[in-house]
Amino acid sequence: MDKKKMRIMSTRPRNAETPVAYLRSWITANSVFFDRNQGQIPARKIPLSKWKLSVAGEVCQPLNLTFDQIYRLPKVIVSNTLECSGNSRSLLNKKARGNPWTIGGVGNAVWGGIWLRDLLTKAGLKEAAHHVAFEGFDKPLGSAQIKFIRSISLEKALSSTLLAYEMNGEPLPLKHGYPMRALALGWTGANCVKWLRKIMVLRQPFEGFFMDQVYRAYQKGQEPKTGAVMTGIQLKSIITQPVAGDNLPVGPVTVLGAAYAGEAAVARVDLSFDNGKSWQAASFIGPYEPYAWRQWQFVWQVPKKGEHILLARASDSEGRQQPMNATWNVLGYGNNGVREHGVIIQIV
Ligand SMILES: Nc1nc2c(c(=O)[nH]1)N[C@H]1C(S)=C(S)[C@@H](COP(=O)(O)O)O[C@H]1N2
Ligand SMILES: [Mo]
Repeated sequence: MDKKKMRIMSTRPRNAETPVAYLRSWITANSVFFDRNQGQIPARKIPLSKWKLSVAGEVCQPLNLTFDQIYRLPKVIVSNTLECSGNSRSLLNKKARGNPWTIGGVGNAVWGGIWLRDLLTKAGLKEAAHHVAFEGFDKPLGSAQIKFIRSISLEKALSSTLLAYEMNGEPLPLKHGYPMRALALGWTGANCVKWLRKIMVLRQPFEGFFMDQVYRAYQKGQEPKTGAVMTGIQLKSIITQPVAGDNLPVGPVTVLGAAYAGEAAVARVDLSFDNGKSWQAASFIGPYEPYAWRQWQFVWQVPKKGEHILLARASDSEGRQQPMNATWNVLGYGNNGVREHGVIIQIV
């Protein structure tokens, strides 16, 4: 394991972010993919003979499937960029509660698994089915012993949700949910339950701590439960080279980054070196896949010595533009402000 390479924010539970250097490639290697946990990562891989996945609730025929049975269903491979709702929290101008992520609470992988829709179709949906909840078997930490259970809309479950058992061509690593996790494509990490053991089809959204008290955008004095649930990943561009504090000589500087748009497609990335007065288009490099980030580059001819602020602003295929500043909320979710992601360097 490349534990040394990670920026560890807490060990119990383990929360660690990917250093910026590892965000420069389209695929984020499993060994340096960010870790976000509410509970305890299981101590070892569960023997597949002991693991089953149940599908229950508002279904005609409840299922209790072995790994082999799932493995025999049609396999799909999709790329998907996963981002924690709280990523970039520490870059907000006003402090927000939670792990102090910089930009490394995100990664892109190629995932193998089955469509959730195939299981739901097999089980047969009842009229009252409107939401789908996922339960992980990780042991909760803390005295309240609250299980990590999250639900998504039936629409998302049927259109674009994967049950993944492979990550970048390997069996799903233990810390990323072995043997299987949910992946609501283009949605934030909290919607992607690891160590999956139970799928419940519900009439309403699941009610519980991880649905009602967290992963919602709310303001001070507001009831958390009335805040918007974090679903789709927000349009955002990150600069991965140069990095803040770099001292570089006058001359061409190659600026690298990645942009992602959740369920939408990244259409363009513009850079500004004059605090947002003028913008120049970056060029894209590498793969362009639904749900996955796009790498970009720009060769900047640095005009003069001194301090420079680099800004990157993404636009998506639906004409939306990344906001210049983030919208603050108590838990600091969804920070996608252009300015918050600006990189200050020195030309010497
Ligand atoms: N069972 C379980 N699934 C979980 C979590 C968890 O604590 N327990 N954390 C969620 C959150 S908040 C995120 S951001 C992603 C992180 O996935 P990763 O650790 O594979 O990067 O997993 C999600 N799935
Ligand atoms: Mo998260």
